[in-house]
Amino acid sequence: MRIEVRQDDITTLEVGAIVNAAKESLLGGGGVDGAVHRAAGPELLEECRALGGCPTGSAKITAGYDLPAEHVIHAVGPVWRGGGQGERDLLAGCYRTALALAEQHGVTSIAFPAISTGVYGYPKEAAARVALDTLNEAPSSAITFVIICAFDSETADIYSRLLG
Ligand code: AR6
Repeated sequence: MRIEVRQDDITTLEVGAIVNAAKESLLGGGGVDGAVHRAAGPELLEECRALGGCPTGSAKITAGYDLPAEHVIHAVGPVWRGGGQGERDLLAGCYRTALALAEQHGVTSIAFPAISTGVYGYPKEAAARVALDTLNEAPSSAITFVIICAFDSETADIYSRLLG
């Protein structure tokens, strides 16, 4: 599994699946969630409504509609509450579940945003370490290409440094 960092808008990526940093209702919001719903079009919200939400630390998959990506995997990251509320395991759960869903749907390339590091306040470097550790510990699968899609240069720099 090759992991590459890119500074980009995740909604433009032509991959098997992009991951969305969603909220438990899965009914859309700001940040990357808003961008994904705008770019995918109203059918995405319709499919999300039928999913009945998703618990924090897990993820659900939908079609990509008007996006270049075939699927959207909606992962619900934890709100940062200081680190003593299981945030690390919940964030790792997002990455693990997203990979498993991708694999089940025959996806071979996937792009992740920096889940929880915007509105949800998870410290950027700590979140990047959780993301990379979880990706590296994942059982080998049919997924051959992972893009870490950073929106801001600070996040891109952190990932580039951690990846060496
Ligand atoms: N492409 C890639 N990354 C992006 C994009 C984009 N188009 N837009 C923002 N980011 P956030 P969270 C980055 O706040 O912290 C929503 O309202 C952003 O710079 O989107 O998990 C949901 O509905 C940051 O690095 O997600 C939830 O209520 C990262 O994506 C809540 O926000 C995550 O920031 C989830 O909060």
